[in-house]
Amino acid sequence: MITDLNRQLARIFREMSAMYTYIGNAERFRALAYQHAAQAISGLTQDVTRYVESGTLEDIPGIGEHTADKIKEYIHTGKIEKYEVLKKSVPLELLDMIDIRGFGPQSLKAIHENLHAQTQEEVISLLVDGSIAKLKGFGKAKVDNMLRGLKLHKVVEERMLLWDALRYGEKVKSRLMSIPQIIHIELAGSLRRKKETIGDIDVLVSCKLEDRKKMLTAFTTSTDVKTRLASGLSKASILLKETNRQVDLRVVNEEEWGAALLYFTGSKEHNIHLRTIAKDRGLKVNEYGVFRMSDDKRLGGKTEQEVYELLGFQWIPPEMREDTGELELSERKKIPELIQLNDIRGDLHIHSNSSDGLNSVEELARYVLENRRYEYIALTDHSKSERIAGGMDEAGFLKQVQEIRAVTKKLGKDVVKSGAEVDILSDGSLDLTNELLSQLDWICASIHSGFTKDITERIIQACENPFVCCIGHPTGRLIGKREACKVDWKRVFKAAKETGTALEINAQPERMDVNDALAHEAKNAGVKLVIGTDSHATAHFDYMELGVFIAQRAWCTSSDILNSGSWNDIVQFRKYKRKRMGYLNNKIAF
Ligand code: DGT
Ligand code: CA
Ligand code: CA
Ligand code: ZN
Repeated sequence: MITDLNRQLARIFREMSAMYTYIGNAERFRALAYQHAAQAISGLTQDVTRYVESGTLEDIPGIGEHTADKIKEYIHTGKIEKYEVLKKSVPLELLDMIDIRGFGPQSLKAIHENLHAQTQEEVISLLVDGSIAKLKGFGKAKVDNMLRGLKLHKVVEERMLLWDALRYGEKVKSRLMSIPQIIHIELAGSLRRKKETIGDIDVLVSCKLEDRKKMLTAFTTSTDVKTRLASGLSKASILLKETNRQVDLRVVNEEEWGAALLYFTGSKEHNIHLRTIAKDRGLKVNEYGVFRMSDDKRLGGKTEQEVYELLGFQWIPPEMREDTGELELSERKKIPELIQLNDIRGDLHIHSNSSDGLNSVEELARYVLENRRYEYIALTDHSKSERIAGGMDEAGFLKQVQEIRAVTKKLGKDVVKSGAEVDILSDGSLDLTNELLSQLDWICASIHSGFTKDITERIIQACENPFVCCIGHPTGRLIGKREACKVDWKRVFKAAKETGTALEINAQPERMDVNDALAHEAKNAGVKLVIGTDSHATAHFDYMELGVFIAQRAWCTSSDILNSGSWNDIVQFRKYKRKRMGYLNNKIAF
């Protein structure tokens, strides 16, 4: 749970970090300290005031004496003096661009100082009209890179990440629940289908005809509404204050609920296809119900189940409604039993403070034992090439294995497994020796640099290593920031299947990697998938839900997802691969 205060503080610290980065090298330690503090706060599972009250603020990994003082200052006075001062000395609005590819602090500084740009719009027009290309250090490749960065960024400017939209959606929903006239509420549209990005939030409610006016007034005049865009008696649209994002609310009568929910859930393509099939059967379906065409008699529409059944179909989970063959399956009553969050028995991608995570081994173990029903988690800290992320060498990993053993003994519970997220280097070799890899429980191999170089070959080479269990975030994309690598997926799937290597569904909100379409192809190619949260703090364990949504949109059942199995299943998976690749046990010479 991330509270409002935590979110505000994390945002301020992120901005302070960006401002110090902008100021330059002399302030790089401050920039880093505020970045860690921002991460620490967004990783908290309780409101930060709880730590202040109990005097344990500085015990939070990532919070130091100075950042702790700033937190207290904000709680007591509602602002941070240093932040206000900094804001006056740097063009804060420009700093919003720091995360866009090609717009690092040095570039922004040069643009600000030489061309006096103050706003994002000014920077963009200076880029487009060629003024920036004339600056020293801004060659053609650099400017092209900036233009591509802007194009990528457009996606997140115009659409929301699913993770953010889910939170806004839940807020809107819970507020609507307090309006007494409403009978049913459901989030609809792409949010209900769990698409990876969301254009606007659609909400459907049912209420009595005579209550509509009161209900709609309550909705459009609520405190979190910034602007009312439109309102009638059956719908209203508003912009949310917090995010400037649109919410479309539709109101229907209770007996129309199912037909309307189906209609407003979409996708449009699914609906159109469904209507065409219905027509062939002499039936008409719209947002009000199902009707017989010959005499317009209404046959039903109170529940989605009823609508689908009247048309000759099995109910279809919203995540599958993209018109990619689900109607054909449903007609044959062959809709799979999709994997559910409850099926997940462990998380195999976790970072501890041995590399760039926030929590110690013991903290992670205690957190899981107290808060999750997991049977296992695997620590997959970075390997030595990832210097900025605190990557470890072989000796570091061996030390961590000892630490895990000690924690297991102390807590009397064997929940933390050893592992590594080992870098796939630019020549396709791995960043850690086989001798070490063979001693760890779970190996995830990932590409973190050299994204343009022979990705297909490098992934295949990693699959061929007997100790690699899984390829992490296989496409490397970051939504809005970095494109997916160009990879010959057919060859990768073949190698993964033949070697017994899994592919990861990385559940970080910006990654969602592999995505739904690729996960679906991988599943069809017989490749096992693993959902990993890539957690760097305990709050990130919640991302598992996102990974499950991707798997559902890929039509996966629990048998497609390795970590819906027990730890013994994972061990068997690992054994199978080692055997296949010619290693029968760990007792081999290297
Ligand atoms: P988004 O907002 O771009 O992420 O995508 P959606 O799918 O939420 O699209 P949106 O908000 O325009 O409309 C919500 C749902 O309403 C959509 O999924 C299906 C339904 N819908 C909207 N326009 C049409 C239409 O012209 N025909 C049909 N059959 N359904 C529509
Ligand atoms: Ca929508
Ligand atoms: Ca809409
Ligand atoms: Zn990674």
